[in-house]
Amino acid sequence: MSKINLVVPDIGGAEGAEVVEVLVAVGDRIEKEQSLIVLESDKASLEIPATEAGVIAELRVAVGDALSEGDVILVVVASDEEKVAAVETVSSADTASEASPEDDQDQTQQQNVSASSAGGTRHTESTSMTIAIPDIGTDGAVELIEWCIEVGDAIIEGDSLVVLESDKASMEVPAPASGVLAEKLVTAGSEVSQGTPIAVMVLEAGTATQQPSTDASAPSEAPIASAAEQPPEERALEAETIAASDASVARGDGKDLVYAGPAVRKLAREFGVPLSKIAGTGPRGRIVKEDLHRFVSDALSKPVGAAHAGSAALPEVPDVDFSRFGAVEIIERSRIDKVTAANMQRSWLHVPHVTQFDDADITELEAFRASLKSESQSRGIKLSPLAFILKASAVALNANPKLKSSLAQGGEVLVYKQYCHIGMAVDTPSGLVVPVIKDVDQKSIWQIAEEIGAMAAKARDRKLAPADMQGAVFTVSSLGGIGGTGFTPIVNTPEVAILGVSRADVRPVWDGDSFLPRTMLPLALSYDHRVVNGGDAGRFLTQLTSLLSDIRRQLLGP
Ligand code: CAO
Repeated sequence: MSKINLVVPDIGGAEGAEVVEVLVAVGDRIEKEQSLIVLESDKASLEIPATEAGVIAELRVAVGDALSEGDVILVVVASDEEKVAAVETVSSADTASEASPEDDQDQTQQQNVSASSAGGTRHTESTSMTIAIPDIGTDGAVELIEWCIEVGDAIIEGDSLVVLESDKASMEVPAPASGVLAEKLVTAGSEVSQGTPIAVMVLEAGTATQQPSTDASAPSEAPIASAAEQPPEERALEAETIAASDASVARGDGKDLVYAGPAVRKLAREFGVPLSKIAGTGPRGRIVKEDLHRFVSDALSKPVGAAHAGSAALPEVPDVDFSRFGAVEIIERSRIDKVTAANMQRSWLHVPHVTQFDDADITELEAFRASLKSESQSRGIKLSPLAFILKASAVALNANPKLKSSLAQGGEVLVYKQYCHIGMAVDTPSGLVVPVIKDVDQKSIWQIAEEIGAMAAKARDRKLAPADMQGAVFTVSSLGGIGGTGFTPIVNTPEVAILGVSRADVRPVWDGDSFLPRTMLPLALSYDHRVVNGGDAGRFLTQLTSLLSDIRRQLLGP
């Protein structure tokens, strides 16, 4: 393995020029003349190009360093074939930073042995392979929203190839082997589903892979083993882990962690746009070219002073440097958090919300639930009030079908649904997710309770498939187990109503003669006032509270 130091060339005698930008990262494949870093002296700023092609094994500089002629910027290994070794060397250096060259060799050999003993096909000459969409947990089509690499790029097994997005989640499809991307078979924006061939890659001589090369005509045999083995939720959440080999992390002082590739950085410099102003829509919040174009065209189309002139443009919330007031920590948000934020904002901006409140007297329901405690234990099913609330909601929804309809064709028509799948907000460490319990109206309370437990566990273990989060006609968000006396939930568009459930408590209730201790459950129904009127909502909520107050009514149906 030949390692080459790339050093600062003659920069006109400037001593101690400051590194203002690092354009590459460990694991990147670089070409001759590709810009590596930007240096700034008191006279000028200049990009330092690569004098050799290869894969970066070590990066010796960071933003803020002062460099002079001859200082080492980075170390490259010479060929694609050795890119894998370079990255392995770097990752093993995390645990054994002082590993000797002999150790490196041993590790590489061991990895080759274990790859072949795991059933991998050893390619002795370059072969090509068609990559197809793996099992993504849904039979339906999803949109391929972004290509993470370009034709001609070297790929390491596990690198993200494309990003897929359904209406509920997004996930990255990793490369099943190392090689070079030879051809893209679909473009960003295409609809794909399991088995759709998306690319052809050339496997390099000496590459070991779990997967035999696949003919384009037969893509469906578990095309991407490594992706298929990984739970889809985990794949969607992979973005949370900032890989050491991410080509786009600006390694500064941590304050301005911006994700963007060199081409985008260059373009941004040409436009004079600070990347920190742009919200990235690529994987890991990476800023892609389209984001930059959108930013520039938005800026150009905005009338000067629009935000202050009473127009529809939203005034910007300025970025505040909180570190001026005390210590701060900046953390990358999970993809789920970011998707939720976008959905919430969209709904808040598009939907005229009204929230209506009522309390259900669940004294009898709670007594009944308590009487089922030992049965619930012997069945191994946790029976919280939520199962009854979902069942009662289904009955009330079937009786008031407008509450489970959706607007379509730009508001021209309403879609009435003849099924009753209900979404259930689940609070997880990675963020808010809404798995869906199907056909709630046709299930028993025990079945619903069992599914609540199973879906909540799946959500918290990040094992929800996109199909588990699709098809809801209505959502229930229960904070009853957490506390609070009331809240106003935001409608989960394109649904038109959502029920917020707060914690029940015992209150004195006047029955006409005396105050009685009753267990009261606070309910809040938010709805889209374009579709649901106060009367519709009032009827629904009255029926719901009556069903919960006398659970025998749930048996009667609409
Ligand atoms: N009033 C009083 N007690 C309640 C209650 C209510 N409305 N709802 C639940 N409880 C009790 C349960 O009976 C349980 O008590 P025991 O352990 O003594 O039986 C306890 O509170 C905890 O319940 P739970 O939260 O574990 O179970 P659940 O079936 O009520 O809810 C789930 C399941 C997945 C919906 C819930 O765990 C959750 O994630 N809730 C958060 C939803 C959320 O974040 N909504 C906000 C969305 S907008 O940001």
